[in-house]
Amino acid sequence: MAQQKPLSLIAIVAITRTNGLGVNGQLPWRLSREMAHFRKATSAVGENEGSKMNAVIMGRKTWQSIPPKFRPLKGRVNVVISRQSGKEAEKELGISPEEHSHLVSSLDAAADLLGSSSTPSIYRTFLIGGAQLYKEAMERERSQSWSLDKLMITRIHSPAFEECDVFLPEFRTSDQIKEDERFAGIGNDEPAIGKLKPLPEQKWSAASDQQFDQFMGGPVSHGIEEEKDVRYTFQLWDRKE
Ligand code: FOL
Repeated sequence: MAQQKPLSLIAIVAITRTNGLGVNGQLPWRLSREMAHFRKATSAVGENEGSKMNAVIMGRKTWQSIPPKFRPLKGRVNVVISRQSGKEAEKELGISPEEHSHLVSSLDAAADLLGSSSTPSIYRTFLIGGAQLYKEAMERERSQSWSLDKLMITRIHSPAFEECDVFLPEFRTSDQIKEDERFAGIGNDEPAIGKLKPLPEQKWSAASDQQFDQFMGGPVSHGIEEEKDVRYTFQLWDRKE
């Protein structure tokens, strides 16, 4: 089939001040309003988009971390990436195209699948983890087949969740890190900042509150949320140039 326009990916992730995102194959927290933001962001389709659906791409370990009663994530086309694909692996993982879940062996194959007619017409595509796939997508140059264009970040200001054992690669410059810390009311001399490896040049820029609302199709909280003594902020970042 003829090459179509590159698939635009949006990574969505909740991360600590030091970019921690998971521990022991699970999320380090259980935050119901934060999860509601995830569900809404990944499910919502623009008005006038007819019968389009969104897609979520995830790695095999992330698929297995979702409680069985919630997977496949409903109302979204689920695409799972594993080096072991095929009918056997599908069966083992409980993946079936009839339920809008698909097993493929790479990000490129996921992009091909979503650009083909074997799935409903797709509005937005979210990369939902885990750490290995976020890293691969962030490090890859734009290609014919797909590009990572937005980061929908939930920044968890406190507590530190120091037990995290997997991380998102740093995507901010030192000024951008300082701005996040200032927003959260954290001093620049606090230890977490010293552990980070800021980018020498801006690769991502923070969207304005208005741009974020527009992207979500309605107002988003732009302040500091608090849930079970966890403080966090919703953000949207755009890839520069
Ligand atoms: N991004 C953000 N912002 N927060 C997250 O928790 C998150 N989690 C993942 C990827 N990106 C994220 C991966 N982990 C479910 C469970 C784990 C998971 C992703 C989704 C899940 O069960 N979701 C259901 C809602 C469940 C509920 O309401 O409690 C869904 O329908 O989306």
